[in-house]
Amino acid sequence: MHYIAKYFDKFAVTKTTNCNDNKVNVFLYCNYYSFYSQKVLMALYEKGINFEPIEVDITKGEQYSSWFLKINPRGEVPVLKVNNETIPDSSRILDYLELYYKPESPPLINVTNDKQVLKNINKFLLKSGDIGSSKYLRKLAEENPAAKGILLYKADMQERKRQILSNQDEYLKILNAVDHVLSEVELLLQSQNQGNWLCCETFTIADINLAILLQRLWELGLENRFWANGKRPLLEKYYKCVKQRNSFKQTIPSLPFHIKMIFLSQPVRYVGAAGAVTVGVVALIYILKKIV
Ligand SMILES: N[C@@H](CCC(=O)N[C@@H](CS)C(=O)NCC(=O)O)C(=O)O
Repeated sequence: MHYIAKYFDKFAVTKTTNCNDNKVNVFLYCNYYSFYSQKVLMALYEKGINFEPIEVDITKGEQYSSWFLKINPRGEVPVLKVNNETIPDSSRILDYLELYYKPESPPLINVTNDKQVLKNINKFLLKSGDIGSSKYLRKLAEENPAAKGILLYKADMQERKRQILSNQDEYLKILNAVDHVLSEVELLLQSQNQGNWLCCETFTIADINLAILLQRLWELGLENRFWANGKRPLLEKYYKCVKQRNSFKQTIPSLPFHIKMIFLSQPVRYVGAAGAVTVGVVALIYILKKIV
């Protein structure tokens, strides 16, 4: 039995096939900048599922507030809520959406019977990590006896990740590993027919993972290292195509959204000052347009 099927059987998760689409009964606790949330958001858009995102501000530690720890004791987004069922972890959510929630919606994993294509899709379910403050997690562990074990475990993990990322050799090893994966991706793209996506003619979960990874690398300014200027021409073309996809545009925050988030993440007194400046700039543009 598929491992996720075992998980859902254990928690008696029911298959949802005929729910009323006008009434939203699917909620995603997420953060628009989180790698894992983005994967799930893009899958929901690809599948055309009607859902409501509930943003958890992980930059302000909202994932460790008691209301959220009750939903996910690991203090992580994304978490999917369907009716009264709560599903944490992006991989579990993606499997749930594929196998249990409206199985008639466009598949992202089970797109074919071709074993090689399925093998490639699974191979490119790329994973990534994140870092945070282990000191803060240890403090929270003391304040939240119910979640102490998991918070202490996360603090250890964060320390190990920080050690790796602050060591130049270790950091280079990670970049080399990404290089290796992207070389395999370039080879796979070479073997595809014109107009195909990464593994076949259908846009799959492997494409979602790759799209989100490429976007993250681009945001880090690493496109020159990995694909631009003829380094990996097929990957470069692929990234241009995937950015045109509606689900990608809906998932990745736009420039106005970035500006709004920067504005909202400032302390109140700065927001007041920034507001005044913004109003001033808008007024100035308006005046200049009138004059010119
Ligand atoms: N294995 C989890 C990882 C989720 C995860 O690490 N989420 C990050 C955001 S990308 C998070 O919530 N970090 C907050 C924290 O750990 O404090 C998944 O695949 O969903």
